[in-house]
Amino acid sequence: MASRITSLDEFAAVEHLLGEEERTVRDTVRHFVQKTCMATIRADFEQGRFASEWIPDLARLGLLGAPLEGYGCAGISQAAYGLACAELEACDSGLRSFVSVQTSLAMFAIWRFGSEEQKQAWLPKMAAGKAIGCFGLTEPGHGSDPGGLTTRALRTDTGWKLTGTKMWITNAQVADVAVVWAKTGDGADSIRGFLVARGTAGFAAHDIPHKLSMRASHTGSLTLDEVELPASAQFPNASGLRAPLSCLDNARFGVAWGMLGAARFCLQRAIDYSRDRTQFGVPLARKQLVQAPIADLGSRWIAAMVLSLHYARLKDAGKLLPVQVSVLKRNNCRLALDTARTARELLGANGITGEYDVLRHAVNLESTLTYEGTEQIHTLAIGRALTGEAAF
Ligand code: TGC
Ligand code: FAD
Repeated sequence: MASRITSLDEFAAVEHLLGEEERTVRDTVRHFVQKTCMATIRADFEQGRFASEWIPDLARLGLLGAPLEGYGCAGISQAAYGLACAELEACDSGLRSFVSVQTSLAMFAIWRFGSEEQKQAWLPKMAAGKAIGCFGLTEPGHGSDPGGLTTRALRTDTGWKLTGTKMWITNAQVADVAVVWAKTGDGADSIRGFLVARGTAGFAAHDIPHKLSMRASHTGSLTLDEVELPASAQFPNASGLRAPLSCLDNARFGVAWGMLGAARFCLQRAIDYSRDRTQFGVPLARKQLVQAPIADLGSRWIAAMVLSLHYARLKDAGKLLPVQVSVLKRNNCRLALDTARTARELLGANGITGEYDVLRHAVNLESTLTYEGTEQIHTLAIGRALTGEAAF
């Protein structure tokens, strides 16, 4: 009989493609997640609580701003960062989301578009976990079409006055600083980025109640009611919709890698369960109808892993195109959600309890399918790139 592959790492067989630092980052984050986070994540999710006590550990592990250079950031490779995202998301999408938003949206925006003064003021504190950031692009009336956003930035004698509402903002309620995208004129070309510190008059964050997904993560709205900002609060180097969308490219890459961790966790759960659970006198794993989805999802997982690694290398070389990010985000999010939903089914009634984790992953993965560009938006982005026709 052919020998059994006992771990999905062995199945992926990408070890020789990773550098020493990449393996170390992966193993260290995996150890942290298993030792610290897995013990309480179920209770946190049930209580709708983000475990802020993990922030110093995330900073100590160098995960906040990890792929950025300078300003106290670790400057690790894109693959190392991706592997870390996968390990975090194997625990819970909310944990990876926290790191993604801090790193790829808030810190990257400041790092890429900020003045030297803004970078010095925020990046070292954010890398150390002593300041939390959020990223306000989406509005109640503008999600998939951020070019239509209506938050206004009016010039004043001393700077800017911002008015508007941002919706579905990860980390909103705990952020020390919000990156806010607003229009200074009529068209999307007039979009500019601003840094709004917590406590600024007229600026407030609010809970979004009754969330059934991403319960172990803060998601809120931001209101800006004639918020007066100095001229120095504006990003000097960001102009038009291209600026926030380039931040999204980074965040989408991290989301896509995170999916590999959530999918791996759920697939392993399904495999273990099918071997342990006996029905009709034999383990479920002996049934062809049980093996088929496991074989299918395992094959898709390997393909996603190899593509993610290939794209990480292209990203490090500065050659990863936005459309390739769309391919990766769309592919990996669908894979992870399919895996979690299938695992839930293969676990029968046990699949619906928090004890087995797969339904928690599945409801989280409903959010990942939607945020950072919905599956349909990425389909259309790929379609546009291949046909030359925009069908949004
Ligand atoms: P379009 O005309 O295509 O483009 C306007 C300008 O932007 C440039 N561009 C990009 N640049 C960099 N990266 C990309 N991915 C880019 N896509 C477009 C483009 O070249 C152009 O530049 P220029 O200089 O010629 O002006 O714009 P459009 O209005 O037709 O929209 C295109 C579309 C639909 C793809 C875009 O609006 C989009 O991606 N929509 C989805 C919105 C989205 O993803 N929102 C995410 C919000 S943040 C979030 O969800 C965080 S969750 C975090 C967590 O918890 O982990
Ligand atoms: P809509 O744009 O209204 O779309 C609704 C449906 O219509 C979707 O199925 C969509 O695919 C479809 N659709 C839209 N346009 C088209 C089209 N042209 N053709 C075909 N179908 C279309 N945003 C931030 O700015 N910062 C954050 O930190 C952030 N965090 C988030 C955290 C969570 C948990 C969630 C759920 C969302 C978060 N978002 C954040 C918002 C997220 O980016 C948006 O939800 C997403 O971009 C989709 O926008 P929408 O929800 O308004 O849906």
